[in-house]
Amino acid sequence: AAGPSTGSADPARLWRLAVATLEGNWEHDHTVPSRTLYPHQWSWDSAFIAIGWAHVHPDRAWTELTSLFDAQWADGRVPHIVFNPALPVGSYFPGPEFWNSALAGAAPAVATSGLIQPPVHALAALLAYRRAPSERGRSALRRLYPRLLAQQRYLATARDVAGDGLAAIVHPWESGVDNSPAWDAPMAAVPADAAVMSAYRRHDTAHADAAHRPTDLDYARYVAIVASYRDHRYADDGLAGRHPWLVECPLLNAAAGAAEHALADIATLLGADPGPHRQRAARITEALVRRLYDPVTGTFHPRDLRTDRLIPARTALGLMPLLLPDLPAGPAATVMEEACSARFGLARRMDRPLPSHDRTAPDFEPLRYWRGPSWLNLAWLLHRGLRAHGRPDLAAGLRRSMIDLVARAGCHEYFHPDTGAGLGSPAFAWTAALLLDVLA
Ligand code: 9WN
Repeated sequence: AAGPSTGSADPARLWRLAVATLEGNWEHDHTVPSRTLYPHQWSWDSAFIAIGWAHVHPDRAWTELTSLFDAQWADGRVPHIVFNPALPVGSYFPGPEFWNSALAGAAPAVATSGLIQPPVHALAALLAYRRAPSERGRSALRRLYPRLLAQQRYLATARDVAGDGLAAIVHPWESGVDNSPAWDAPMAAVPADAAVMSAYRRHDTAHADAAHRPTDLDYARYVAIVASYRDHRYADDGLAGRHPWLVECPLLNAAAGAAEHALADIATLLGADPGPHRQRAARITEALVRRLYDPVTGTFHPRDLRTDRLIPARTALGLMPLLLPDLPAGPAATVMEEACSARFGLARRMDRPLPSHDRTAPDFEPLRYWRGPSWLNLAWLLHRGLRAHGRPDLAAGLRRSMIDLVARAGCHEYFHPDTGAGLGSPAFAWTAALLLDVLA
């Protein structure tokens, strides 16, 4: 049955589908991830989306990033959601009234969440500029540069909770991979009861199959962790002594390292000194290897700061440090092995798409969100990493599998890791944007 979202891998058809998806989600100064599930602006989505817009409508790439950074807090944090004030109450849970960002002195006038997401924005700005260099781009880049610096400074200072050179995250939503099995152990330590959710109305399960989303117990804990942070007005001092959920994530820190590399190139473009960025990048890479690499498993793991232990789950998060061009050869080789193992199935010709979690693990769930399904943003990040580490052959295999997914199922939010069936929201913006980038 040929519908608008199924069909051939004809690049021109896929290109039109992706552009139409971005157009459909464009909302005056930003792009919504999904009209149904996520009707506001999300932080790392905007970065991926800007990379896509740069191929077809570069002005929108700059507007996207600029509108996000207009909501940056005075302390440098870039909020993970910027709420669209024009939308009715109840368009998304938890909405602006739940976050109450005005409680924090550092918050901007517009309502936002108080959390962050992986800082992929400097990389997005650099790629957008390289794709479409222009006067508008140059002046946008010049205005973004100090804001990107402030974002990095926030991570390196307020969020270096353990004082080890890595940024900590205070909520699973900050990882971007909300219900990953990586978070099961630290989540289990957060006191909560699924019954808490009877006081709220979840919005997501009205638009997506509940079996493909986090559970009510997950949501009860998500709400409890936000409440703890919000009760301290989203302040970061004293987190170690009072906050119920604190981890160091390999993806977020790899993104922070990659951001310093991107900032070094941006600094060069703008006539500023790239040196300090390269030095900070080297320090982040060194800290990642020292603190999150396990020579026994040969991959990276998040560290639970409440127990000071590495979390044993082998999720796709462990592969993300390949994004760092200066990752030493030893860990780069073992992570490559991990990616090519039966756990993740990376190959020159892939028979199934990259999963978000170890396929061989007993808690692998092919339908549930970040617990197994395939996501284009993780594949895209790994694709960059493979090219940075001299594996164009594997990068080509991964790229082919990314294109095949969208050719068969359309621009879905995520995909069944065996059948490739589309899951979650249809017409999902970063899927469209990153497809454009790999097709280009
Ligand atoms: C919570 C918007 C966001 C993505 C995240 C993804 C999902 C939100 C949710 O959607 O998270 O932030 O409601 O589940 O996990 O990565 O940025 O697309």
